[in-house]
Amino acid sequence: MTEATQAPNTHSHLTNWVNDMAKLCAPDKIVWCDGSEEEKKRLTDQAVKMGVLIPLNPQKHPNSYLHRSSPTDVARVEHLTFICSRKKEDAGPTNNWMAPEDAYTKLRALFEGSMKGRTMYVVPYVMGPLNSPHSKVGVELTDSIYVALNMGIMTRMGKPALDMLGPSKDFNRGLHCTGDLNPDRRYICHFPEDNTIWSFGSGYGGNALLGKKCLALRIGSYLGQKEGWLAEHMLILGVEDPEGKTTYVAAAFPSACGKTNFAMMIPPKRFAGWKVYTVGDDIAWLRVGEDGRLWAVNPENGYFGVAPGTNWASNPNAMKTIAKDTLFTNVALTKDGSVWWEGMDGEVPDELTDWQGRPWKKGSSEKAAHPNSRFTAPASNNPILSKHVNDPQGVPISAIIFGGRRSNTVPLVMQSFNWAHGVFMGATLASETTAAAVGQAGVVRRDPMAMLPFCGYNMGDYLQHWLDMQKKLTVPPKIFQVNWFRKDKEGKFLWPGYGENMRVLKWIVDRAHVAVGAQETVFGWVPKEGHIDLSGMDIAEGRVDEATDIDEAEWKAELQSQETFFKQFGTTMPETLELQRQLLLSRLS
Ligand code: OXD
Ligand code: MN
Repeated sequence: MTEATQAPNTHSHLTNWVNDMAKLCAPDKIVWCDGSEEEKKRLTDQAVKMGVLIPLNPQKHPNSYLHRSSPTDVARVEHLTFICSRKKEDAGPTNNWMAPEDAYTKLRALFEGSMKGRTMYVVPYVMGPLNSPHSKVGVELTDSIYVALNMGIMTRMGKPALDMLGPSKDFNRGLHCTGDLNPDRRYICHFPEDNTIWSFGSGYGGNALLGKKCLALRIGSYLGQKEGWLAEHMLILGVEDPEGKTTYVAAAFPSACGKTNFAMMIPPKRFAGWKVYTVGDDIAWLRVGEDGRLWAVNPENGYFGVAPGTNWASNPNAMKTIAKDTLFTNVALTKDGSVWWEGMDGEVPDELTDWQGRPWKKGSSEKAAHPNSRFTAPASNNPILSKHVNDPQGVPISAIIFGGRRSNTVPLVMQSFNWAHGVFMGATLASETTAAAVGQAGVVRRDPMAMLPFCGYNMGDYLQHWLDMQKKLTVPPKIFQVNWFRKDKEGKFLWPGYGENMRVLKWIVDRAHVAVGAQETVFGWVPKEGHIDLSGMDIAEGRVDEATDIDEAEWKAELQSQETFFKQFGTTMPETLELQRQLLLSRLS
């Protein structure tokens, strides 16, 4: 029998739906989450008792815990992620599609009785600042206490969401069950026309924290097209110059390509007086304001960041952010109850417990932490959190950056000639795959706007929507393309990245304000000699030239591969973008 606790009696649309889903999943107990500190403590203590969380050394990591997932459930599963639009063509050629009735039938069979002996947590949440016209309410029903606790960090969760929803029936309906975590019975299904997500068989962040990729990007991008805004896989940062003027920049990079590091960057010494503030590290919702500018909010309230490679040199602000109140997933454990991962500062410990709970010795050929191990930490811990992060209207964006992980071809930085050319730069973004998704890492794939795994509708229509946004933008942001990941012939990175990216960011900000010149090339505007301030930088002569070099033969091959990519969209591919490609080809010839 189902026992319900703390159900609000004012939201009949919500309670009816919760009751229907409870009938399907048959949990022993239903717990309505209110988002209070008392509740967080209670759920955390319970998760520790259940063995879901392992307390860390409270002296070293106050209020922080380690979670070990099933070893077969460590990343997003793009091949098991479906857009279940009524028409197949509305999902487009780059998404997996299932007819909604087939998906509901298949998943209903899996959900049936799936929560017997378990608790169903009702997790109401807001994506975006409270009471902002940008924001959306979602409710996730989950059998995972780990998911409920993560959602409490990543979103504005509990009572504020119910207050914002009121009696409205306009909320995202998310149903999640870990099932038996069997990858053969794992499906992440999105029903854009029903504002519904059904996720079965995984407890991993991007598959299970339904506010993040599922609502804020896949359903969000669909709603954005319908309602005239953009949901993007972008960080948002503010750069303050020594005179105190702040410029806001949004930047799209594929998963595990350094968005969190860029969003929390500390400028090098040479840039005394310059400050960077984080608005968001992964997702941006962008709308045109009444002033004709593009305004951005971060729908999230925390960071689900990649742990390996995070250290006091690469991202000191992340290290401060995760110093307390943090859930670590699949990292290694030290003897004194601290966490460790590859790329952590200092000596590699002689002995560790690896991410699967097995003894690990220094020199082992296996990684101690999973390459996609993560931290979940509250944004409020970030020492450089923007004071505008909760502003209902968001922040005005002056520059948009598209960046991929490319060992060759793409130079350090280029500016587009105009909006359509900038959309072309985004549309042709390509990147080497990473451990954030199951599959082979290091393979170059086209990833328009870093949204390939996250676009909830036909990507051809999505690119047209980007072009259409220009009509309302009387003061459009300038658009740039960057590549921090170019390598030399020995496979070494040419550009040091991290804080040094400030040097490129400064040129971008100056270009956004038309305060610095540029050199015109067939590909776009690039910095002239001396525009990127290299003073005080420890870099061998010729490295920057190599990082900014444009090889025409490589670009001819690039343009051919773009054509193949564009062709798959058939008539939905915007002609403007194919024209951009042909113009570039003719300029090259
Ligand atoms: C993420 C991802 O977790 O992009 O942000 O995979
Ligand atoms: Mn991401």
